[in-house]
Amino acid sequence: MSESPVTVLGLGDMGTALARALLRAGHRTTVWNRTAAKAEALAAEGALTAATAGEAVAASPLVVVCLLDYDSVRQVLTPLADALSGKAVVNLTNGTPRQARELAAWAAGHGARYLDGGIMAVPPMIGTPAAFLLYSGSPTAFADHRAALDLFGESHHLGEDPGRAPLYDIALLSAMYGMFSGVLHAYALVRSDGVAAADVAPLVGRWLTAMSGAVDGYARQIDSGDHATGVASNLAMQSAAYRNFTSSARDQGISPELIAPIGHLMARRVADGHGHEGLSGLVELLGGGWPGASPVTNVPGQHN
Ligand code: FVH
Repeated sequence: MSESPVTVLGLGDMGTALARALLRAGHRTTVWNRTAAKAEALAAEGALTAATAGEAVAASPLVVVCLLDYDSVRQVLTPLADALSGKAVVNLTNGTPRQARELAAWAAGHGARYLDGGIMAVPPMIGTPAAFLLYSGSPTAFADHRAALDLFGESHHLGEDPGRAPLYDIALLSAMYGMFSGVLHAYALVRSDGVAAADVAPLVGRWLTAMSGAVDGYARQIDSGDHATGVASNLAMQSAAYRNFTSSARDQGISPELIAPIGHLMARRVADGHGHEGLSGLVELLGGGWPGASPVTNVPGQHN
């Protein structure tokens, strides 16, 4: 066991997967969980179990935090403020950019270097090539501990603003939930006519794969502000068709609540005179604008 010591606070499904990746690579891994029984399996695999979170923090220069939410992170870390001095705290708990910035400022005020992280993986993916994690915050903490962080998945540092990683995390997860919403609605719709979800699943998967090119295409249109050039499926046509989506749902006795909002936005955009444009123009109804922030270049899958 020659690798540097690491502490993991939180042994839910994800924290357990993270601790296991560290153990497998030979790190002296100290673990703590509010419900102590969840540490037993890891202890059998060689983890050191701490009776308190304070004991766990004292054991390692790198403290990985993976709890349910920022309220639980605050509850666990606040009493340990003084013990965090000199530590690198890597918080992989899901949260908002604002929460990350506030926690980073608090940690810095107590002498800790802080990295916020978004895990783009589910627990079984940890330590596999499919997993990638987005970090932002202290560049030196990232550089000093990168070898350990790379054990979880491909690591990407998005800059010093601790809010940047959760911003990307929430953005990517929002895209995922949009896709899942459509998939669940599709299965509810076919089920209402006696068709098993499994029967239509291969076609749903094939269709989503075929449409995935829109990810890059919409990005180009949104960044340029030109939602009209090269449009193959104009919005007036899409909006007219979309009315059939909610009508079909109602006819089949299915709630349209997972798919209705985008239909309302399409109708508004067409009424505003943008029927000749493409779907990407809906982004203009969402606000936010383009502040001209410099894009981050170190992003998985992006080839500059
Ligand atoms: N699992 C996933 O698919 C996703 C993948 C992407 C990242 N998320 C985020 O990771 C955080 C942890 O998720 P998790 O899957 O480990 O979640 P649970 O299995 O539900 O474990 C929750 C742990 O949090 C502890 N906890 C909750 N409240 C408190 C508290 N007030 N004080 C101390 N600890 C607390 C809980 O402890 P216990 O209930 O076992 O005593 C678990 O250790 C999360 O942010 C995801 O969004 C996962």
